[in-house]
Amino acid sequence: MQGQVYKIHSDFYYVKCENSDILECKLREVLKKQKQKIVVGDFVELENSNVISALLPRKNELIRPSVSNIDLAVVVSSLLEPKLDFIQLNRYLTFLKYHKIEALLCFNKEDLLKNPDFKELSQKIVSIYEPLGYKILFTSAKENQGFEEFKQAVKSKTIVLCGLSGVGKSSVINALDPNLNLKTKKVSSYTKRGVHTTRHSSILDFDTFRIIDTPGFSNLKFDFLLPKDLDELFSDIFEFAKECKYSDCLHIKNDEHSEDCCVLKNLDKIEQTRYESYVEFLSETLEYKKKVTYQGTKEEEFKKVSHGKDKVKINRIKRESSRNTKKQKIKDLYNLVGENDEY
Ligand SMILES: Nc1nc2c(ncn2[C@@H]2O[C@H](COP(=O)(O)OP(=O)(O)OP(=O)(O)O)[C@@H](O)[C@H]2O)c(=O)[nH]1
Ligand SMILES: [Mg+2]
Ligand SMILES: [Zn+2]
Repeated sequence: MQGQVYKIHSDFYYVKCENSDILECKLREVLKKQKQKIVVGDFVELENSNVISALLPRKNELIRPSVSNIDLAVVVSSLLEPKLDFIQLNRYLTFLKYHKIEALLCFNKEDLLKNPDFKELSQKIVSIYEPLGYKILFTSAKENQGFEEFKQAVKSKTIVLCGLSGVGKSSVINALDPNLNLKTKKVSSYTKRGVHTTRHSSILDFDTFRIIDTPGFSNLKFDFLLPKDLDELFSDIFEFAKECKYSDCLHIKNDEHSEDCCVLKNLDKIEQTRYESYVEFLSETLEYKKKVTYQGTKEEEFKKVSHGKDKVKINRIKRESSRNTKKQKIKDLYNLVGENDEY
């Protein structure tokens, strides 16, 4: 029997089968040993209606949020509370582009902006993202505005809602079906951020589409990508980058090739927050490059020659630490508790 993982809670997997029953399942030991990660959205093979015995091939997958087999990602941002952050939005979009997942932009909390401000901001949004090929929606979950267009755009698709905590992902779902009554919570008046109300991803069935509600998260980093690979994820920058004289040009000021950089020469044609996003993500890819280059040279240091044979040195981190170091670590831990209680 086959089915799809709808929800995961600690060690339990809730799998929807062809007959629409949702079965509570455990993972087969061998899959655990192979460290096979099963995520919401995965199609799986079942044994005895309560054990997942195999993972079926994925169409696509996202690491954060950890979901698979998605047709469309709806990136939810709020226009206010929390204030729209273009760099964060570009972060999501660049990630989705990297994963080759189509994205739709939903700007929520439209009701909070007074008319002239809304007009100015919405025009800016459209002028940046329409030329990049994104479909844009403005919604108010509070006043139930903009959801007919939303339903049209997601028809017959499995969509995932991505966005920072507090932008209104669960509220958007509630507006689409008030009977669901998902838990939502006020943005903290102190930090102006969401308070991570949704803790687990889960698939919700609607008449003509399916939604995966996910917890909000913010710490996506481009610490897995090489600088060169970033170019093509920014089509508005790549348009000029492909004309740069040197193939390893980073398109930033003070770079060795900046004299001949076609991107820098055309900066007035690239939207400012888009270029700022590029530079910010580039610094993360450079960190990653430094790390892999360093690890490459470090490899040797993990070997030592003993009695004419190569032996692997035990990594400092894996070596048993002394009793004093352990005591100090516990002390530090006690000092930390209470200071950092954010999720
Ligand atoms: N004024 C206004 N407030 C909204 C709107 N949509 C959501 N909110 C409020 O924003 C707060 C956060 O909404 P949630 O739906 O919990 O946000 P979320 O994105 O699901 O947050 P996490 O589950 O933490 O990731 C709640 O107080 C909502 O009532 C809207 O369109 N207008
Ligand atoms: Mg939520
Ligand atoms: Zn360049």
